[in-house]
Order: sequence, then C-alpha cells, then structure tokens
Amino acid sequence: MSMKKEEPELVIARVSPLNAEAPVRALRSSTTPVSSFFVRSHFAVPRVKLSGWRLSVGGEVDNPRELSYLDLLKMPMKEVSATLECAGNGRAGFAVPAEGELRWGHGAVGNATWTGVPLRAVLGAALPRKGAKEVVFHGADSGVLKGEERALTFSRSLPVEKAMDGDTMIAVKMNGARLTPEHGYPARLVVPGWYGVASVKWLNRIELVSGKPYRAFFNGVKYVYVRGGPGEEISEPVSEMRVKSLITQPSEGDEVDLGRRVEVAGKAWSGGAMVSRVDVDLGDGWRRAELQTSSAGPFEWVGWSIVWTPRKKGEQLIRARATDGRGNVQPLEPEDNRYQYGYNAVSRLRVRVV
Ligand SMILES: Nc1nc2c(c(=O)[nH]1)N[C@H]1C(S)=C(S)[C@@H](COP(=O)(O)O)O[C@H]1N2
Ligand SMILES: [Mo]
Repeated sequence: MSMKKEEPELVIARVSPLNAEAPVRALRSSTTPVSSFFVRSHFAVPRVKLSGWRLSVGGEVDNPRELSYLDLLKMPMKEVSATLECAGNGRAGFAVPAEGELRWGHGAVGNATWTGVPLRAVLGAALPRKGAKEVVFHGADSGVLKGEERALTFSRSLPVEKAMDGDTMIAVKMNGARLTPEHGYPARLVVPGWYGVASVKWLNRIELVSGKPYRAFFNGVKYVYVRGGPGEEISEPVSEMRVKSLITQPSEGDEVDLGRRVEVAGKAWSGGAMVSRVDVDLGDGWRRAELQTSSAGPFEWVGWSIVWTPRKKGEQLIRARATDGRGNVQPLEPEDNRYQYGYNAVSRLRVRVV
C-alpha cells in the first residue's frame, strides 16, 4: 500500500517573481481558497505602505483626483464572485512550446468573491471628458523583462464601456479577507469576464486617454493574439475569456473500479455569456452533464457532473466540452497564436479502469 502524499496548495512555475498554479484537484470547490489561487506576476511584489498609498485618476478628465485608502473605503462597496483565468492557462497543451512563455498546466484559474468599489463611481467623480475612449490602469510594480532593454511598469487598458460596466471594480478584499501582497494589496482592478491580465494588481494610477488605441507592452506586445506571418501579421489584445471546461474529478492517472459508479465532475466558464451546457465523452459518445447553474453568478464558473459506471478495463480517455449561451463551443484542437494565449481545446484526461 502506498502512503497518501500531502497535496501542495500551489505548484510553483517560477520562484522569482512568484508564479504558481493550483493543482487541479484543489479547484473542486466553487470558491477557490486564496491559498490555492494561482499567482501570475511579471515583476517582484511591490512593497506598498498604506499611509503613502494614493490612487490617482487623471488624463482626459475635468476633475483629476487622488484618493487615499480611507477615501476608497468610504465609498459604497459591492461584492462580485468572478472567475479569473490567466490567458496562458493550458499552454502546456500545445505540442511545441512558445519560447520564453510559462508552460501553465490547467490550474492558472480560480474563482473568488471580490469586494470593492465599482470602478464607475471612481471614474464618474473625476468627470471623464467626451473624447475619452480608453482607461489605462497602472500597477506599482515594474522591472526589466528578459529580452527588453528598458524598465516597464505593469499597465493595461480597457475600453471605456467595459470600465463603466457596473461589475468592474477596484477590489480590496478577496474571499472576505484583505488582499494578500501576491494578489495585489492594497487594491487591484477586477474585470469580470476578462482574462486575468486585465485585472491590474497594486493599482495606483488611472488615466483616461483619447486618440489612437493604447498599445503598451502588456496589450501591444504580450497578451495579444498574434497570427499570420511577417508583413500580414494581425495582433489583437486578449480580452474576454473563451468558453472552457476543467475536469477536477477524477484526477489524471487515477484508478477507478470496473462496474462501480464514479462521479466525473468539473467546472466550466466563459467570459462572453453563461455556460449553457457541458457534454462529456467517456468512450461511448457525448452525453450531457448536469449543471449547477442555480448557485453560480453571471461571472462565476459553474459546476458540472455526470455519473459513470466503467464497463471496460484499461485506459480510458475522458473528455469534456462546454458551450456558452452565445453558442461558443470548445474546439477539439487549440487555436494557434504566437504566444499561445486563450487555450480552450476540449478538456481531456486519462484514468485506468481496474
Ligand atoms: N500589476 C500587475 N497586475 C497584474 C499582473 C502583474 O504582473 N502586475 N499580472 C496579471 C495577470 S497576467 C494575471 S493572469 C492576473 C493574475 O492575478 P492573481 O495573481 O491574483 O491570480 O493578474 C494580472 N494583474
Ligand atoms: Mo495572465
């Protein structure tokens, strides 16, 4: 008999700066504990002292402002449960690695309850000018990335419409507790429905801009889908999360008993619409799984499950495929793009029937 190994809460992809993902079995609950919530950081965690921290709002506004942490806490707060997925999640599923990119498995995703101030309240008070098209968010972190010559700050933009959406918020809490340093203390943006890169951590400056599309490093070079060859290249910043599923149970390589019922279960999400169905293939065609939609908010993943009685010994492939309310379906093969973002091919894992 083998000893049961302690399951690590996070699997480290890079030590410094810390980048880590959840072991998939840690993603079985609908709310992901902070200790198992993936961390994706491009630079070292900036040390932010609350007393000196300010959030400035400027650019194309008539009333530029500077908020202290207390100013922020005095504003009306709301709670939103939302799934955050890194656009690179699942990249290890591509046969040929993209050079220099982290090879995430399937655990760079999590679902948390975020508490904070709706961004539109903060923007509204600054009186945005008519011409403002995008809102740029700057984090307090910066550094020189490998292959780059100059130091960069972490900055990313949102179209004004998404910034003004009532659910986009400046969060100060995650699962009811103050944000941890790794997850953006003291305040971070949370953009429900969008890939995690939009949710700028350690937020300290907001800038409204007009004119040409804002294209800094993190939405002009990286975190863009780049397709096509030299000269005919198309690049488009990643935005909404693509429809996707995750099989959390059983686990890859598990043994299951012939003739005994097991529950096959997981999660599914989509940034564009709610998940409307999940189909599972256990070797004899696609069958519709049951969805726990009643307990999930509009930006949360939904739980799904199906009962399976294995009838054949040996290795068995399990596949899951989610569909959202707009008819988006997970493709069989991932869509290729230069930095391998947005992996959302049909999920698969193998178990042994014994
Ligand atoms: N300031 C700052 N914000 C950031 C990042 C970063 O490196 N710096 N990483 C982004 C990316 S790519 C993702 S996926 C999410 C990850 O959030 P988490 O570490 O809280 O899970 O934060 C985003 N916000
Ligand atoms: Mo990310």
